[in-house]
Amino acid sequence: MSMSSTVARLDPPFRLEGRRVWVAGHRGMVGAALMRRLAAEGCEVLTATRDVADLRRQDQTEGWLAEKRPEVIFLAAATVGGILVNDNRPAAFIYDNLAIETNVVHAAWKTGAVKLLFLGSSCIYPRLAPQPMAEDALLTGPLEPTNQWYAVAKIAGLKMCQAYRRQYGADFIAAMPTNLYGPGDNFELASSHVIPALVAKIHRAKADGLEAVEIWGTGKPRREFLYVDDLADALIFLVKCYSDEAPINVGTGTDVTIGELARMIAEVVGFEGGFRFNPGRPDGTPRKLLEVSRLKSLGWAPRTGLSEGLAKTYAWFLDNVAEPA
Ligand code: GFB
Repeated sequence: MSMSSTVARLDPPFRLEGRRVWVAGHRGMVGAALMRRLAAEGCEVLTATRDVADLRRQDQTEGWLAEKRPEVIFLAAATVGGILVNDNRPAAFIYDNLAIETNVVHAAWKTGAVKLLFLGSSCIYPRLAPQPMAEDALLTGPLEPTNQWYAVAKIAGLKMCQAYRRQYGADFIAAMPTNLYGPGDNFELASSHVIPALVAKIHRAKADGLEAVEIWGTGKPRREFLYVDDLADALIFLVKCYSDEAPINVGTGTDVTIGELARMIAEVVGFEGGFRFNPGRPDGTPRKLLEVSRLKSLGWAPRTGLSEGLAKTYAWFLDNVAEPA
């Protein structure tokens, strides 16, 4: 796959207005942000809870899609989590994600969906890919071992979209978001990503008057973070403006170290203690920063800076997750 850093914008844009749109995974952090953002698009939004259609089951997925026949699909249903749960539950991460993707993409084609957006992840790129990571770094080297199961499933998902486009002319696209955070995130320490984990840990440390908070690993890995409502905006933009078999990166173009992130969260929470780094826990990929010139060339940019996004996330945590003081 050869790729330039600019990309043709769909003209005229694909219209969402008046369409039947399915958000698969509407209860997840990304799906819920898509639901908020789609409210302004004048479309009919469909959802299916797991008891109605478990997307890991082919018969249930095909049955539901044959009945509802959405025209547009945002495939945001996935089994996701942070570095520890990826490492501890490899079978769930590869099986659930492969099953969801193959069932939904195939049934979407069979039932005549005119547009599908598949969500991948920046961990599809090789562990030591040149930084920032461009779309054509895909499959050029070995994956990060802690999340290889999830990464392989996500690579298969984007390849499904390419294959159905090549063989059947289906307008299925794949977006690769960087690390996400925001309202609706999972704050359980055993399965969460770093931002909700540090928000929960630093909040608790402040409440308990602790002197220090444990940070997994060395604090030196670098990560790029995108606020989930900015992601939802980008995904709707891409459905309207993008139609290509190459995946497209969605990120901010800037990154911070985990140590810097911890200090920023401490500032938002008002914690004045210190940090204790625990190198007994894995660092994971040393750096994950996406190259976003293709998305930028289409005319999209994020709005929410990291400090602002962290403040909004902490406010959501206080309202929805934290126990009253
Ligand atoms: O967010 P995180 O779990 O995901 O961890 P990855 C990012 C970094 O934060 C790692 C460190 O270097 C962690 O060691 N960290 C420090 C912590 N303290 C904590 C903590 O208390 N909890 C957590 N979770 N991390 C995941 C992948 O990788 O990112 C997934 O495993 C997916 O497949 C996702 O791609 C976006 O960025 O390392």
